[in-house]
Amino acid sequence: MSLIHWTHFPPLGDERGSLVALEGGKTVPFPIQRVYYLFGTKLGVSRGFHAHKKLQQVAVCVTGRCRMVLDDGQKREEVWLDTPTQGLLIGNMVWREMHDFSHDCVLLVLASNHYDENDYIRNYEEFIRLAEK
Ligand code: T46
Repeated sequence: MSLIHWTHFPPLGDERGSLVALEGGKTVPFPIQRVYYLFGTKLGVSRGFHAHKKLQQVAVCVTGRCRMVLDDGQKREEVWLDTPTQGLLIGNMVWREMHDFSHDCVLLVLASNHYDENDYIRNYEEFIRLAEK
C-alpha cells in the first residue's frame, strides 16, 4: 500500500478570491493540538530526517513547493507538496525528509499532539530497528 495519502480541502472561494478551512476531526482526521509552519528555508537546505513514535500530522504547502520523502522502513516514496487545497497525511512511524524548498515555500503542519522531543526518532538506524518490531 502506498505511503502517500492526501486529504482534500475544498476551496471556498468567491469572486474575491479563495479560502480554505481546516477542521480537526473532519478534513483533518484527528483533533488538532498544535499548528506550526516552516518558512524561509534556505535554498538547497533539507529538513526533517526523523520519524515520530506516536504523532500524526497533516502537511499543507500554502504557498510555494517542496518535495517530501516518506519511508516506512520497507519502502520509500516521494511527492511534491505544491497546492493549498491538498494535505499530506503523515502517520506515526514514518521517516520523513523535506527537500527542494522554493524560496517562497510556507509549509503548514497540523499535529495531533503538543511538541515532545521524546516522540522523535532522529537516528535512521534506530528507526529501522523500531520499525521492524
Ligand atoms: C516534522 C516536520 C514536517 C519546537 O520547539 N516546537 C515545535 O512544535 C516544533 C515542530 C519544533 N520545535 C523546535 C525543535 C527544534 O529545536 O524547533 C526546532 C526545529 O525543529 P526540527 O529540527 O524538528 O524541524 P524540522 O523542519 O526538521 O521538522 C519539523 C517538525 O519538527 C517535525 O515534527 O514532522 O517539520
